[in-house]
Amino acid sequence: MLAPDSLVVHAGIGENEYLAVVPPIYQTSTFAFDCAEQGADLFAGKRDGYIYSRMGNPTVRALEDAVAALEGGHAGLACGSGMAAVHTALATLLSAGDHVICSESVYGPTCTLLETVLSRFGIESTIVDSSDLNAVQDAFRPNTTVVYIETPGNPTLAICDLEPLCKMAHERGAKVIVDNTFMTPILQQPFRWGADVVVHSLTKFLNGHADVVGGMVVVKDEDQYSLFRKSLNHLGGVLGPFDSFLVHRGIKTLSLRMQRHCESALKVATYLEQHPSVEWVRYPGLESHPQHEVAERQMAGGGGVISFELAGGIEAGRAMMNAVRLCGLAVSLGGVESLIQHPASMTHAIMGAEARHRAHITDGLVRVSVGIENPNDIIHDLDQAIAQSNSMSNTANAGEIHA
Ligand code: LCS
Repeated sequence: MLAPDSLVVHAGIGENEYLAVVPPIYQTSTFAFDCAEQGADLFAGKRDGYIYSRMGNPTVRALEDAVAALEGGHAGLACGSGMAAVHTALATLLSAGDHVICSESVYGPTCTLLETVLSRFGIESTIVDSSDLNAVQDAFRPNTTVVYIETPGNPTLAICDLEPLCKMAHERGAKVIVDNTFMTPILQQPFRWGADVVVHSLTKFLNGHADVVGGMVVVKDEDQYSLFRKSLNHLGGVLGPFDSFLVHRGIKTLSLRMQRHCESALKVATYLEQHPSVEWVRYPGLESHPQHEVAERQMAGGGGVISFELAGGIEAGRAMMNAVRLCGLAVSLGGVESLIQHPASMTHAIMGAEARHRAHITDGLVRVSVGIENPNDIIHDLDQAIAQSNSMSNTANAGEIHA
């Protein structure tokens, strides 16, 4: 069994005809049959092989094998986006009349998928603070079949203690889906703590280069795989061969990148925590994080994402975001470049003010995805941006006094 930093280099790299070190890209929609009988056998599942790229493709399969191996799972199913992976996981496990418990701090569209799309198909959901296991326990109903957890949650970085959570769900006959996007298997392996299904937005750290939108579902056994594969074949939201190739290439440096993201994010979070203009900072690697102890046990690092709020709230945050030079003002996260964004008006705007309030996503919360640039340059950029925000608010205050 290879160590994770070796596995990222070698996982999913099978053999090929010319012994190419990098597997070829099978940029094809369909595969010819030797004869009609062989085609019929492939469709009947009597022999292995490729038929049509929505149902499977060798380049996509290589990526699926790589992510499944890294997660310690049985098999992966590559999807056209992280949301396609979330949808595939939920639509495969749920039926009309079922109830889902979902973490309150999740990527905004995940929450709205449950509350505005799946609700139309007779699926009920309860949104809870999954860092509070008593709250999760109280949310169970006789028809609860799925518990959906994002940990650390986007964007509050609330952490759920997965082992007791999974035990609680299994005792009640429910399955646990964990969105492992923020951690990647390098920092957290949900199957180790009892999760049943892992989902990812490949768009983020796994690809790491901000040039692909993709997702992945990882399952634990062959029965689940066959169920999910049939479901994805019908739902149809698969990833293409070229995007799969790019993500697979990105994964080779995943271990190095995650190490750097964690080291730099801790430095940036520590800088922010001591800054007099910063009201609060949330980062799993800081001792001040409310679930720091769970993070130490369950995660091999704090990850690359930090949330914080300036003392001047939303106005100060906006002024700061408009003043950054190195950090990009953009949504998404997990790429090599640092990005900054405002969840209440951007990634989590779709949830509405009430749901954001429930999830502790304050209007002044600013989220930074710490890239792999020199951490001093990132800190310097945030420092000058906060200084500009302060000087703008001083000018405004002075204006008020003289007015
Ligand atoms: N899960 C998590 C934890 C995410 O952060 C996202 C996207 C998704 C799933 C969906 O993945 P996608 O379909 O975009 O590949 N998060 C985003 C964010 O925070 N900013 O922009 C996208």
